[in-house]
Amino acid sequence: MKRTLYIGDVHGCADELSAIIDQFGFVRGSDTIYQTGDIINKGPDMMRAMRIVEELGILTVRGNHEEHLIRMMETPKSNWTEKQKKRFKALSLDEWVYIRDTVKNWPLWRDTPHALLVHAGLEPGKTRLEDMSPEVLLSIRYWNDKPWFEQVKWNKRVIFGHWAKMGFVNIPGFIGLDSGCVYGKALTAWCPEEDKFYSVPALREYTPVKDKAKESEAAPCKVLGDNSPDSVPPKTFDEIKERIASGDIACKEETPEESNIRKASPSISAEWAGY
Ligand SMILES: [Mn+2]
Repeated sequence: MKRTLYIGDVHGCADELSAIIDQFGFVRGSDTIYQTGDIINKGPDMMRAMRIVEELGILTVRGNHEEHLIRMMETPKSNWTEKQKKRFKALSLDEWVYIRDTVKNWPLWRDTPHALLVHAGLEPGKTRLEDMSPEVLLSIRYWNDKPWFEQVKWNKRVIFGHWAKMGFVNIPGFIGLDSGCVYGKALTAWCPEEDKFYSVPALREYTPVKDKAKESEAAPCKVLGDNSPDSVPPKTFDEIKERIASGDIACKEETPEESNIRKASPSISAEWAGY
């Protein structure tokens, strides 16, 4: 029997990725593997994880971590933020070239036989994927203070990742596979033909759960399109979100669409404003 496996967010956890593929008993040329994106960053060995993707022909989608690097490559070096310079220093030449030549072709979603596959989720109130904002597809969690999947009806099951803090989700119509491997929890996968979940515990906690409040203290206050560059810099992630919601920090020439996203989900705007 040909089988299919959907694997959650890897974040460089190459050992756990190999282990879950072994546990599944992947048969080359017969089985198909999909993955929810965010193969890279945070974890121990993103290049090895990307090689596994390449060698086994794993069909993945683009995650917010991939997108940030792709956008950075399209930005002249002289315009890079401190955060981007730090990201660049952390990459080897191999990784940089692979992302430039291969990862940039990963799609934002895949309509697969058993499910729609997307990194973070779908934009409530929209019926066509083409009309949804890429930033939303790549980083939605809450929408008007409720989980996005409580506000979306889709004509087939939706499989997503990205929400490690929420963890494994299995409710009618939706499967969330990011169970926080890189944070020392587990890598999770689902096989529809067997209706079976696979799980591999993380070998260790590779990175602590992100403390956005602490991180934003060191973040530059002047972000792209900051409306009030002379104001007191925001100190916490919550403050950044509040100020984005209030319009104090916003994109210059914000479109009505962008303004809707900012109101419904300030964290999406915060992420794409450079935090
Ligand atoms: Mn993500």
